[in-house]
Amino acid sequence: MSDPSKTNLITLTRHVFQDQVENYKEASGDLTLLLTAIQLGCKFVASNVRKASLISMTGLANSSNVQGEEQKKLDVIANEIFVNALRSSNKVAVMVSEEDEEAIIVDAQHRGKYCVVFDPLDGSSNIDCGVSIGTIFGIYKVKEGSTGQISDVLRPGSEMVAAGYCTYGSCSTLVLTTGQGVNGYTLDTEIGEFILTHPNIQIPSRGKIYAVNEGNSKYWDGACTKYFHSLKFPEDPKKAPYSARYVGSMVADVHRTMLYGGIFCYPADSKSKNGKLRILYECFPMAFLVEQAGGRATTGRKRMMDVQPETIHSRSPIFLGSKEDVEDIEAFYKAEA
Ligand code: FDP
Repeated sequence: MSDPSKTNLITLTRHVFQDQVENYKEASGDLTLLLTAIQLGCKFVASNVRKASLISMTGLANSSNVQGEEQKKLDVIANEIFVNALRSSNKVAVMVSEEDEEAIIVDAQHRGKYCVVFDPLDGSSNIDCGVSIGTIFGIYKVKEGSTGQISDVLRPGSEMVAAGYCTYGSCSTLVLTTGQGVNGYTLDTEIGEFILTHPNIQIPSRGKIYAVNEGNSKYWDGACTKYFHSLKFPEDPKKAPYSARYVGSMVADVHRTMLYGGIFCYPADSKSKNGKLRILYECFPMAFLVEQAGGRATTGRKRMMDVQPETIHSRSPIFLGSKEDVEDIEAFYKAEA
């Protein structure tokens, strides 16, 4: 008999559909279909990232996005792929992309009941040198009675119904939560399917790695300065200092934190008063995933998922990862209060 692990494959679609049938009796299958559109976007981007240098897709696209950053050709293409796939799924009412200044309200003909907030290609400064990058997404349901408007996405992260990211590195792994834990699915490029490879991801309660842009240390506040110093020069002489790892692509840094534990930080500082990362499509999805994996995510002073975003591109400081590591930075902020 053949090996069932090779023939009875648990694809992402099969797994999510099974979860919906078992855990949400009223589920219509719409979320599964919406996730199929997201998977298509991820597969297309994964394929283009792999051959970007060969087909001249690196470099600038001669335009800048809403944050005033230069857009890469791949950023533009990735955005178009996701917008088209999501619109044609007929499951989406509102889209917010890092690359578009305004939210996209889907026309009545194609409108569904979900809102998707996403960063189609996060970590774009790493594209040209082949370092891991990724896509991040979060999903809300439109509010009762709404046909789709900005207020459907200007909500705390705790109201998201699903979130995930996909890495484009040595392999492509899509990590997803629908609020029942976290699972990771690795793309088998030969059959074009994401296969369950990381069931029920649990972040270790304490790690040994910290990730932060140390180059900003002269701008840090007192809590951050003291916290990072404590990691490098532990008070207890028997304790080893933490290791530093910083890819500079949020998806890659968070993925490592999910699997190995530790802490990923993008603090506010005197140069960037609200930090750098965007609440809706960077901080919330990652906070949702981390909490579902048993970790913690904070602004330093408040649970990340409880933040109310003021605009679709608002930013926030963020610290996420192993529960005990995040509690440590929270204690430093509390002591400063
Ligand atoms: P990038 O600017 O390369 O797109 O929000 C974008 C982001 O990358 C994150 O992926 C990453 O964690 C962060 O910015 C890196 O910022 P710094 O270069 O300031 O460290």
